[in-house]
Amino acid sequence: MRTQVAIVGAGPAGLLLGHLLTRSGIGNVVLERRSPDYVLSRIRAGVIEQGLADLLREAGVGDRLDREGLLHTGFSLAFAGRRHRIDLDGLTAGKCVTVYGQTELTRDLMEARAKASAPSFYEVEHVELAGLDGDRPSIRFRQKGIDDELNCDFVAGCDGFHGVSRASIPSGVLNTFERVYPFGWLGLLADVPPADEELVYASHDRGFALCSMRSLTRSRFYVQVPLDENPEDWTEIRFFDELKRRLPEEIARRVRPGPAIEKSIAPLRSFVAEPMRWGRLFLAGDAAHIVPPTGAKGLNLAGSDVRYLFEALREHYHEKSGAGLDAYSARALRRVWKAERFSWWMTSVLHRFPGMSPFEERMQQAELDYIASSRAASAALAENYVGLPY
Ligand code: FAS
Ligand code: PHB
Repeated sequence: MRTQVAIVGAGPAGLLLGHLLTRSGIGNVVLERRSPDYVLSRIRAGVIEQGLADLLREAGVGDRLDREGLLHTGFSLAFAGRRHRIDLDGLTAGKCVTVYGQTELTRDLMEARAKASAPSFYEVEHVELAGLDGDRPSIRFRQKGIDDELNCDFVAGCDGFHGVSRASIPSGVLNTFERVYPFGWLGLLADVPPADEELVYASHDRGFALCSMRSLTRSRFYVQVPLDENPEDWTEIRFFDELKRRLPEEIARRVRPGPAIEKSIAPLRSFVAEPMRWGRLFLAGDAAHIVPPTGAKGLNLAGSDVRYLFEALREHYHEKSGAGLDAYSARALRRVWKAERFSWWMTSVLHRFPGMSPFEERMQQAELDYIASSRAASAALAENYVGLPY
């Protein structure tokens, strides 16, 4: 089997890249180790930056996002028993974010790919990348017990943090940078109304909490927990009681407990692998970098990586120029590192770290007071939250 671009992974990065390539007449094949239902069952991101929303619209897959997504022109920080609204619209000259679940975005991309009859292989096993440092890369894999091989010009590693692509780069080539946070987020999805019209990020002595949503009838909540917590130890009653204790009274009283549709703990990590290219292999999305979800950047960074990689591949095939491919890693990393900084900063300011000194606690309070009292500080937060320019 042969194609121009082999894509490993059918998460948002792989599917969005595949969609853009197909629209541009560039052949591509997607290989995914899980089933479509499994991919859709993973509850992840909920906030789409302005840039990614615009990219999805340009690519013809933004209709449902516009119909069902919730346009948010701000969000609130809650601390010291009060709230402070970050006016995204007013502070960024009209930019905003759209609340739309990653599951729905992935579903839209799956449907677009099926409609275009672009080849995808799900539930593949034993994926092995070969020939990446030459000009004839290939991927060996097994599906339904039959071994197969995909020859291609380029491989897009869109297979997430635990994928095979980054692991296929010889040791010594990559520089990796990592910070693992000493806590996790216990997330709960429930068919209850949101606690507020917009998202609420709460900093409290008991720990961080986030009130988010998927629609006006489905909410997503998070509380910071120690890494060794077991989600099964958290009944809905315990979860919602803890959530409300971390919120200002005016918000806590609007929380409507309900049965969990999904409940899980996500670890928090900052991670970057440099470079994002080795020979004919290009990494995009979580395969190359991870951010703590505090800044809502993970999914959105996958979007900007894909935008850069697609433009570079289109230049290669349509303009016979390799300049974009040669510049891809440096270009993508410039935006990645700024998002890493913002996500690390938001996490550092809003979470309680084990063993924090009284001085560090005062520094957190001062950061929040400064944001609440300075337009410049709020504007800096806002421009990062809506997404820095591509
Ligand atoms: P993905 O991990 O989504 O997709 C990679 C795909 O590759 C998967 O489908 C996987 O099955 C497949 N794959 C892996 N190995 C393979 C192999 N060997 N062969 C073939 N396929 C293979 N971001 C936010 O902005 N907000 C959040 O709240 C948030 N919560 C998260 C919670 C969790 C538990 C996790 C893990 C991530 C969360 N993220 C969040 C980040 C998340 O949204 C990612 O940024 C986003 O999924 C990135 O998309 P991809 O790069 O496509 O990677
Ligand atoms: C979510 O709705 O899952 C969500 C929203 C904002 C974040 C993280 C997660 O920063």
